[in-house]
Order: sequence, then C-alpha cells, then structure tokens
Amino acid sequence: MEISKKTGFGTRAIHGGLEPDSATGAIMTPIYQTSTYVQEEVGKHKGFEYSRTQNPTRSALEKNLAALEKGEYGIAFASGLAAIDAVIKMLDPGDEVISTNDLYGGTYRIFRTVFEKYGITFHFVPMAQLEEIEARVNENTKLIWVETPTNPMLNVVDIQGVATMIEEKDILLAVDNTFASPYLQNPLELGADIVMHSVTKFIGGHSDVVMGALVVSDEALANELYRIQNSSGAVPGPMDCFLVLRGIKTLHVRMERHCKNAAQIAEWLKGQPIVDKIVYPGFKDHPNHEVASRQMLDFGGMVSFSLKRNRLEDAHSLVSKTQIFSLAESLGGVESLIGHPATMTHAAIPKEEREKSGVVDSLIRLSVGIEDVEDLIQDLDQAFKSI
Ligand code: P1T
Repeated sequence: MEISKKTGFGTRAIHGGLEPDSATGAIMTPIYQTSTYVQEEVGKHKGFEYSRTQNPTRSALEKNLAALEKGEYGIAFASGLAAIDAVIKMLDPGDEVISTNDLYGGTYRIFRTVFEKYGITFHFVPMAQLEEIEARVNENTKLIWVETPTNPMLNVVDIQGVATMIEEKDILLAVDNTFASPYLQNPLELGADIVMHSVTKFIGGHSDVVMGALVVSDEALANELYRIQNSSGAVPGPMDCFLVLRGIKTLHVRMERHCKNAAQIAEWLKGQPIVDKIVYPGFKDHPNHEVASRQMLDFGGMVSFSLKRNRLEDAHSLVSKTQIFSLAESLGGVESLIGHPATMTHAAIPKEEREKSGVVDSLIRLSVGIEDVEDLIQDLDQAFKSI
C-alpha cells in the first residue's frame, strides 16, 4: 500500500517511510550499530559512508518523522536543543528573530546566552496577539520562532495567522510542535516552513531517550539543515533511533489517552478551593480556545495551575507529596509527571520576565500520563489535602 499524506495517522505512524530490512526481511528496522561502512572502491558504496553523515536506522526514523508531520524531509538530532541550534545556525550576524515570550527555558537560554554573542538579536513577544509580531518585523527579521502550545502557560499561537502575515516576506516560520505532537497539529500544513520537536517528549513517549527533530518540505532548506547536522555532528545514535521508532507506533493511541485524562483532571481542578488559575486550552474561557479548536485535533496532555496563596513553599510542598505523579523535569511520557517551572524547567528565565508571562512562584505543571485517571485524581487529592 502506498503511504501518502492522506493516509490515516495511525497507518502513517506504523508504516510511514518504513520498509522491511533489505538484507534479511526483518519487519522491524534493525539497529545498525556501526560507525562506518565498507566501500568496494573509493566512492563506490551503498549510500552510507560514515554514521555522522548517514545511518540506516536514523534514515528510517527521519523518513517516518517526515510522514508524521506531512513533510518531505526529516532531520534527527541528539536533543531538541540541538535541533533548535541547527535552525539558528542558518542565520547570519545582524539577523533578527521574533520568538514567543513564554517558551521553554532552555530555548530562551540558547537564544540569549549562546547566539546573541554572534550578533543575532532575539525579540520575545506575546504571540497570541498577532499585532505584537507585526510590530517587531523589520528588514532584518529572518525567522519567526513559534512555540504552541507554549511551555508552561499553554498559550496557543495562530500558526496560519502568522504564516499569512509574513507570506510576501523573506522570513522563515519555525514552529516548536513539542507540546501538541504531530498527532494533534501539523504546522507545515498551516504554512510553517520548519517544524521542530523535542522527540524526548510525546513522540518518544517512554522517557527513555533524549532526541530532537526538524521536518521540512523544501529541498533547499532540507539540504542546508542536513549540512549543519553533518557539520556540527549533534546526531542521535542508532539505538535511540530504534527506541523512538518503536515509541511512534503507539503515538496516536497514547495521545488519545493523554488528552482524555488531561481534560478530566483539568475539570477536577476546578473544584479545588486552593487552586487559583487553571490553564488548559480545552476550557471555553481559555483566551485562545477558539484558535486551539481550529488548529488542533484535541487539547493535549498538559495542564498548568497556580495556587490562591501564591507561595513558593506551598508549591514545593505540593509537588513533593504526589505519589503517582513523579516530581521530574520533562513531559510527554506514559507516566504522569509534576513539575515546578519557576525553579525547574524555567529557572533560566529571570524572575521578572517569567512572571510577566504568568510563570509565578506557585505555578505547577502537570504532564498527564496514560494511567487510570481515577488513580491520578486520587493522588492529586491526597497531595492537596496534605498541604
Ligand atoms: O530537552 P530537549 O530534548 O533538548 O528539548 C528541549 C525542548 C524544546 N522545546 C520544548 C517545548 C521543550 O519542552 C523542550 C524540553 N522541555 C523540558 C525538558 C521540560 O521539562 O519542559
């Protein structure tokens, strides 16, 4: 059967870009644990020369990732940040980037502390209001970096709206699609040029691999990114590529349960007297609910909330009292995680700046896993009662 962009997501996840192993017929892509490939004579080889440049397990994963995002080219990296690093390395000194103001702390850190000193300027704006982006665009703007939903405030940016705004301009639009996963949202279809993932999260899904990826449809852009991938060398190993290929086979099934459980937990939080603000794009009163309903298949597995007494000690106490929700950085795995952005994932962002985007001292982030939701609610309930 020919797999096309119109083929259903589950079928693309399991079969997209994949073929039985040509040497043995093995149905699962083998782990080609090799650094190099024997050449018959100089330049006469089977398409593989050296594993930084190409590796068959990685190539299979890259094709599969492209199929998931309805793009043409997948480019895998050793981490999500290595994928972001590759995108920014396409720019020149003097270029300007407009980025979401509320975004993963590590992305903020690489922009500010690694790339600013090479003469690239970053502007951080609240992108849920498109006018904020438009006001920053000038002749030096070369890239718009969107994260949606944002980490951890779950703001939703209108990807198609941004794409339309810069249609006539020579500006690349990149979307960090980590929080949605390709099951819920496909930015390339909405007009983005580059989609980026921390594969570590929902795509890998089992908290056993750190990896990143880019997917694009334009051949010249793909070649530029492959050049950077090979030149900088931040590539994932074949064992990790195998694990991610295995994880992807259940991505659609996992995402359905993540979304269902998160919706129920968000609803349950409404009845908790100590809870102040609940951030969940599935709520009708979420400021970007309408955009989320339009561009996402469902509202994702993440829920954030703050406490009425906005005290760091209460938040720290709560996150250490849960027993099924594990206190840890990261998200998107089958097991539920609880985190405190201000002192964990977003500690790299100065207090004043993070508070402007809502990352207050009592903010708590849940990555809702695929356990039985009754047990997850009971776990939160006992933790709430204990503080
Ligand atoms: O951790 P790494 O695979 O390098 O990916 C970085 C990254 C990029 N983009 C988003 C939206 C992310 O959430 C992350 C990583 N985030 C966490 C580790 C976290 O706990 O939020």
